[in-house]
Amino acid sequence: GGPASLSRFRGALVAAVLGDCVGGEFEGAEEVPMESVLQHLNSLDDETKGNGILEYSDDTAMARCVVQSLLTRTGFDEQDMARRFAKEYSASPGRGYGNGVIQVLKKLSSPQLTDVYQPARDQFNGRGSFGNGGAMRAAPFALSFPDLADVKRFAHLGAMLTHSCSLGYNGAVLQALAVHLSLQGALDLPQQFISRLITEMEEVEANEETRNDARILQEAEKPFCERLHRVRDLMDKSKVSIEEVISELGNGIAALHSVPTAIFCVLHCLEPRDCLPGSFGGVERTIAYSLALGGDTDTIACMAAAIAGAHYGIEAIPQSWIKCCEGAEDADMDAGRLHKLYHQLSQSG
Ligand code: F2R
Ligand code: MG
Ligand code: MG
Repeated sequence: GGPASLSRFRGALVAAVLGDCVGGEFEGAEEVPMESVLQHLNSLDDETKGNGILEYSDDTAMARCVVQSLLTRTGFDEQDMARRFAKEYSASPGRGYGNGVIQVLKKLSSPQLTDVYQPARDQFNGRGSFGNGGAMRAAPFALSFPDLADVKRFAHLGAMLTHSCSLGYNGAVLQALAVHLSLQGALDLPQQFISRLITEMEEVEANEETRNDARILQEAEKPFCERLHRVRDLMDKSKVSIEEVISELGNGIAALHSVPTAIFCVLHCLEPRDCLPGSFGGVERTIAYSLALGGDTDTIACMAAAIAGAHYGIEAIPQSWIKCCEGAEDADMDAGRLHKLYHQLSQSG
């Protein structure tokens, strides 16, 4: 489809759920042989499986709250979104949430709470979380707001409800930017895509909070920009090993060690790869490759798949995978609603 087509919206939201559900199998594994990944993915074609047997985790649970909030409020409403996060956690606490964020979600359910951003600010002795929990649920911001400045602003604010460290919320901004650009067809020119992300993040990271957090955590002055330069260097190499990707970009639970990695997975899988079956399309390649990195596989696959799904569209996603994953059909319906909201906002703005 063309820029911002319905197919791209459906591809992004459905693929994100698939990445989470399918990736859950290997979350936390140090080494994941590609044979194990392919065995797991092949089992999704078994027709007897179907009917949502792979459950979604916190990644999708929180993204669903973001989607419902943006649709119900026709835009960003921090009170509504915070309430939905808290309610979802209390209804279904066993979705594999990060150990720190649980405290925030419990505090957000208090009727006495006046500032919904305060619980996140109190995390980790006031330093805030740098986990990837803001980024893992950032795609719906790109699917709601046609204007780039709105995508950045609301992805930031939406992440701040749980992640007040710049290395957490800037990861969410980067993820939303990547989905936004992919939706416009920017992955047709991969070099320009990565350059554009670097240019945008140069601006996003040009402030005192980023410099301070980066100094305390002993990272480069503009941590995400520095990682995106590494992504570009890896893209330019003719051969890249899994070990090299992990050592250069990371595969962990920090946004800094997973959002640039997810972006690399998408870029690397734009073309067929020797290690992956020739029958795989782009979304399947991206998810398979993300899983083979090990570490935070559900989240890296979820973020990479959202970007890839926005590029390839819903036609690139196997029906058998959709049938196996809890929440994938809901995501497909919601994508249609977000598509309407996006075009409604683009006409009013
Ligand atoms: N948590 C997981 N997976 C672990 C297994 C789950 C558990 N065993 C179970 O089955 O229940 N996955 C999910 O968490 C990630 C998103 O986490 P989020 O939302 O960012 O959470 P949190 O708690 O804010 O941060 C995660 C951890 O990062 C470390 N951390 C963050 N900021 C820190 C800081 N300023 N100083 C020190 N450490 C910091 C802490 O260890 C946090 O617990 C996704 O992978 C999702 O799938
Ligand atoms: Mg998870
Ligand atoms: Mg995870």
